[in-house]
Amino acid sequence: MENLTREKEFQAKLDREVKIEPKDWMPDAYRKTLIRQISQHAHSEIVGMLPEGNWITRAPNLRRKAALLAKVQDEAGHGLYLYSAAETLGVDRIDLEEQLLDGTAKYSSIFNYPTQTWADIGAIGWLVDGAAILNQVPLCRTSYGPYARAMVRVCKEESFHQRQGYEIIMTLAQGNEAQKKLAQDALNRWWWPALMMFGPSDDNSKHSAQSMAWKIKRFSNDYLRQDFVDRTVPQAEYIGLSVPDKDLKWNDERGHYDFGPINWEEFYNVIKGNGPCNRQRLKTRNASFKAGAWVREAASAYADKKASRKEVAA
Ligand code: BYC
Repeated sequence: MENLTREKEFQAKLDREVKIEPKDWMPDAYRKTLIRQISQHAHSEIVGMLPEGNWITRAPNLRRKAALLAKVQDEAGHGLYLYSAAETLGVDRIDLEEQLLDGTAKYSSIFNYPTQTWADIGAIGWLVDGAAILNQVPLCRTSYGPYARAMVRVCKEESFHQRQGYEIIMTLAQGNEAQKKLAQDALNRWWWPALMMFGPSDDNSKHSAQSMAWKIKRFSNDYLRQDFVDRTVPQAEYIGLSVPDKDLKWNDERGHYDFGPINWEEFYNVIKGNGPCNRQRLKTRNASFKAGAWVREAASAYADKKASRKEVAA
């Protein structure tokens, strides 16, 4: 009975758009959902560094290298804010990291595709960060305070990432025939995986209804996917590239683009661990975690030393 009253009060608070803070009462399932979503999001930022990191040494000039380096460092920062936000819910980041390293935690499907050419770096910025912004701007209004606040800075940085990606693609698309082909091939490779980033269709999204009622999610997966298509198709047209979808057509009645069917079999295959790069990504993350052990040990030894000095002084 007491729980029922608390749940009613909790929902009333959400309905008044009051943010939930770490020490406030919340239903266990709300806490669990947030830990799941925020940690998957953090893992995505961390694994997302790998496909782009692959091109830092091969960026075509110093300006491109500096921008890419800064972008990849931003992703690391996003991962850290998000792990911190998850920790306010009573979990330890080392446990979350272990779930990523042993392959039991999910991270965004998109990062299991390879970056084959420099144009893929442009396509990731343009399409992947573009999709990320649409999904994440509404998260600045998510009901859990620490997550919402972390997303404000993340979105500002993602917006810069999207522009630098579009500028790379635009430069290639305005270049010679070989460069145009690189840009078109990258769009062909990344278009469909970018649409899959928004998650399963609304009919198959098991968490959406509850997450929308709790105001964790503000818009459905299909709504955001449609918004992405509507905004991105004119951007492709503007630089003379064609979207690889023969069913793509403006629908006057709906006021939206109609687009072709998504290959959901491919999506589920990738999130089950069988995408083109899943194994490689986990292997690289594990190797890097192992190589960084001395840094973690040194940092905690330093923290212990500082704490014991404080104790002696007291
Ligand atoms: N990939 O019921 P649903 C970034 C899972 S970072 C893998 O619709 P939900 C960036 C889903 O987790 C991009 N798995 O779930 C970084 C669930 O599995 P579990 C990441 C996916 O949570 C660096 C199951 O499918 N962004 O953009 O209501 C550089 C059923 O789905 C995917 C975020 O994490 C996927 N694409 O909605 C550049 C944003 N989609 O947990 C860019 C925050 C679904 O039941 N997250 N699944 O085992 C969200 O907004 C939501 O979690 C999602 C999914 C829209 C992604």
